[in-house]
Amino acid sequence: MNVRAPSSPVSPVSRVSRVTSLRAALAIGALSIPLAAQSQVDLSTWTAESYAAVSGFGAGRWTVASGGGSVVQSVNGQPTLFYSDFEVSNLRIEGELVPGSGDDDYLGFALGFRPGDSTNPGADYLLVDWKKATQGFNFGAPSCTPGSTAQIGLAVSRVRGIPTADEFWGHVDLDASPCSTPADRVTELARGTNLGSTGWVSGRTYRFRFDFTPTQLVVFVDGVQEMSINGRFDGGRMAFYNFSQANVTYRAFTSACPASKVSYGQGHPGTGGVPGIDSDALPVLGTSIGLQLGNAARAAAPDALFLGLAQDRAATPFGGTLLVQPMFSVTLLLPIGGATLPLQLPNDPASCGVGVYLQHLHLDAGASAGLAFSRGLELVLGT
Ligand SMILES: [Ca+2]
Ligand SMILES: [Ca+2]
Repeated sequence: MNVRAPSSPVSPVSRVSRVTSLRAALAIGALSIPLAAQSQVDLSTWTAESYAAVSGFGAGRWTVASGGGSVVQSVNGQPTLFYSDFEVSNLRIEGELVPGSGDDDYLGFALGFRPGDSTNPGADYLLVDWKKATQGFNFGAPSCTPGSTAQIGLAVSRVRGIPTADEFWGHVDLDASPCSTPADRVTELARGTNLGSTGWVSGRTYRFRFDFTPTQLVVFVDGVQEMSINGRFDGGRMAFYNFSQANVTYRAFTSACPASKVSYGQGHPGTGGVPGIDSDALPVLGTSIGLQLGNAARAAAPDALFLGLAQDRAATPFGGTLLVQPMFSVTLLLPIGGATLPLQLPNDPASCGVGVYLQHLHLDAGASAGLAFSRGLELVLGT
């Protein structure tokens, strides 16, 4: 969850190649490559990272089973993570968590974690952790902060900077020189709807599902929604998380990228209100969808459609806001009743989870400065 808007997980080169492939797809029509709706996650390419050891609590040990289908963390130690080799934004991740016997401490997940975040003062990610029992504790050196109380149940918190073990434990900000500043902290955002004050049970298999987009995290446990958090999240990795808890198994994880669409931002009205923009279907890779452009001018009007791979919020001298960082544009004479443009989506698994942003403007004598602006339309390409 890193609110670092200027740095994007998508490199400029891959942005250009993705747009090029979109344009090519627009021109040449559908291909016929079958896409897997879900793919198995191979844990053998994930990486372990632990926070600095505190007295009596060593580094985590993550052991991946042959074949990469499961991993067991076996040390009762300081906060430890096991992170993916892929970016998690715009993905749906599902899999099983099985707490083993013994102890009653933290297990869970992180989203938006970046390699090196355990020593990164600029770290900023989401932590979904689950404690079996309420317990006060004061961790020793190098944690110089006072003790805190861990609450029983499932919660989502925002981790910033390099919190001490005491701050992870209580989901709190405890400032004590030299080990923690106000920038190093854990802030609890929400507790689980059903499991917010219920501990996990040893030996039980829990099925977790995470839907993570640039604007939302939704968490399900055993098919029931436990939490939904809105914000601006710019990607990062998926991670498994243990703290003072051993014998936790994670297995059978899959990833998928569900297609979605949503309007965003504010338009600027013309004669007949704000011009509409929508698609007639979800942006499923390999399909053709109709992009519906509404006409607010009540007359045929010159129109410009902008398409890009990132949102914008740029004020213009025309009263409206540019909501897309445009990579290319299409101009047309928009008929009085609006138009539906066919948009052929690439049948390319590498485009899974790519967000495409669209907005159109047209001349309209009834707009405050002669231009009417639609809202933005976000299409997340998926299966
Ligand atoms: Ca602090
Ligand atoms: Ca423990």
